[in-house]
Amino acid sequence: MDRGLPARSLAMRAGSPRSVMPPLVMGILNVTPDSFSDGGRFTMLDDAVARAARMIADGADILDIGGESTRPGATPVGEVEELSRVIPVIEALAARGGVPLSIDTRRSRVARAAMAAGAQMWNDVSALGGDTGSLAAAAELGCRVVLMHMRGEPATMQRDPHYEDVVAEVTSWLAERARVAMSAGVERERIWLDPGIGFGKTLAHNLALLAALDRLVELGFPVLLGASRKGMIRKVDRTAEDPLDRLGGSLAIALAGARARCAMVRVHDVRETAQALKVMAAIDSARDGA
Ligand code: HH2
Repeated sequence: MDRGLPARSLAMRAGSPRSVMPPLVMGILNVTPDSFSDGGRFTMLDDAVARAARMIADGADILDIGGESTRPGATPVGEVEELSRVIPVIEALAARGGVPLSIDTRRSRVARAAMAAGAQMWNDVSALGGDTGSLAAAAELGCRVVLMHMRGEPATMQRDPHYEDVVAEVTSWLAERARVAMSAGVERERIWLDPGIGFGKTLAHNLALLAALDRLVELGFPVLLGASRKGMIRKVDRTAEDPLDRLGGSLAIALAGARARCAMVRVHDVRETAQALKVMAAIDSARDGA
């Protein structure tokens, strides 16, 4: 069964003229007590549903629901706990309708339960390497799958990450994961790639990846970019200690993603991002005479 996204997103973003196709906006809904910027704010079902409704009204094309923080140094949660955080929220949001739902999990059992509850996309920061059942589950579920690059584990990934050529290594690693997923039965058109900004990378690594996003886009898979409020913004602007003070940097990165023809940006500030992307698309249209 094709658990596709709506028509706007089904068009293959990679290769589309950027003036016509701004990236989709994925709104982040963390139902965790410890996420780095919004932890503890949406752990009650009503708060999570209200936050989702707000993001949909603000222009989110899809919502990404996560029950485990993967911020640097985060401790993993148990599966039962993760399920109890995300499934009631997905059920409630699926019943209300509105936009497609994505589950942000490294566990195949959580992904399976999320699809049964009404999700359509599996966002996996471990690129289907989280458990031994992940590849088979992705093939069976027939959902869209985000394969993200991460070096190491969240608990330790920021301890002195090292690459010879970060762009080449991340790009070829993701191409290889896509190949592995396809050999396991995941259809090519269901695969999305994500460079994993902040996941086992220094500021220099993150900037190099952002400067060369087109290399990843050129692989021909839709690319998801997630850097909203991340620590790299503080490293560029030392005054932005508080994640809530990183909107300007988050918008700059979303626009860089749009310029490179990324297919989707994963953000906390949906309204501001959607507006920035619309204005940039309008400028591009004026330039291109579209
Ligand atoms: N970043 C985070 C979580 N999931 N998924 C993808 N595909 N790409 C990302 O860059 C990405 C992700 C971390 O951000 P956040 O969800 O805001 O925080 P936390 O992990 O603390 O919940």
